[in-house]
Amino acid sequence: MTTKNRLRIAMQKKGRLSQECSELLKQCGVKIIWNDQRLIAYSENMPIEILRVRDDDIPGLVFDGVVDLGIIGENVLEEEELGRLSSGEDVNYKKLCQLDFGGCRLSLAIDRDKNYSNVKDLENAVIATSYPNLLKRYMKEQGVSFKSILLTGSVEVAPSAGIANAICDLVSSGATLEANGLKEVEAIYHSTACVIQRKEPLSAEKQALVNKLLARIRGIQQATE
Ligand code: PRT
Ligand code: ZN
Repeated sequence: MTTKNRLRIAMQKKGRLSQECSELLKQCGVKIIWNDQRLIAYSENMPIEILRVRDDDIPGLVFDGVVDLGIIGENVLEEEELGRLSSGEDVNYKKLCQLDFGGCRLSLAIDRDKNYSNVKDLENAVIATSYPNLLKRYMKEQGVSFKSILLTGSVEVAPSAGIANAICDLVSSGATLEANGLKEVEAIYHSTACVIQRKEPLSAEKQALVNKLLARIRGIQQATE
């Protein structure tokens, strides 16, 4: 089987989505020979190869047609899409299905002791975030001016460090906000992991394999509902 004929799937190498992605593939009957040192892992029973990368790279790999499928958090997907659109680039992909893992929300949070009634209270605030495009879209919809500071990590310490008045970060249990003396004031985006496919048509064989995987994923998700 040549590389060209194998369905290429991108998933997160190391992080919150990796284990559940490999579990999902296993449940779909895809047997993979994992090797931590390698970027690409191969299936031993299906014409599939897995590209293991940072989650931030997955949307672009699908948009650019480098891989056929990607498993990615909608937050990262939509942030990348908005970024490309704002720089005048085309964005092409199909969302095949949402998954029942990776659930989180992107929220605005402020110092726990500050008063807050609504988002207008953040007029002219400095907001630290790793998601400037999703934040910008939300604040535009709300008609609130603000300044964003891009931080790719440790966003939750920005207010106590005096860098920002508020943050816009992912939340699941809320424990991280709590531990940093912050309170969640608005959830601006809800996300789960999802499967996306590149827009250009696949060969009939590859598309048939995608359809088979998708049917299995749907079956697995219904069984766990
Ligand atoms: O190295 P790489 O770039 O691949 O990984 P990463 O560090 O960028 O991402 P990772 O592994 O942290 O998260 C991958 C994806 O998991 C995210 O893009 C989301 O789609 C999803 N996800 C679900 C989360 C969370 N829940 C989550 N809670 N991603 C991050 N968090 C972080 C959040 O940023 C904050 O620091 O967890 C903290 C908050 O958690 P709670 O439970 O304390 O509220
Ligand atoms: Zn990342």
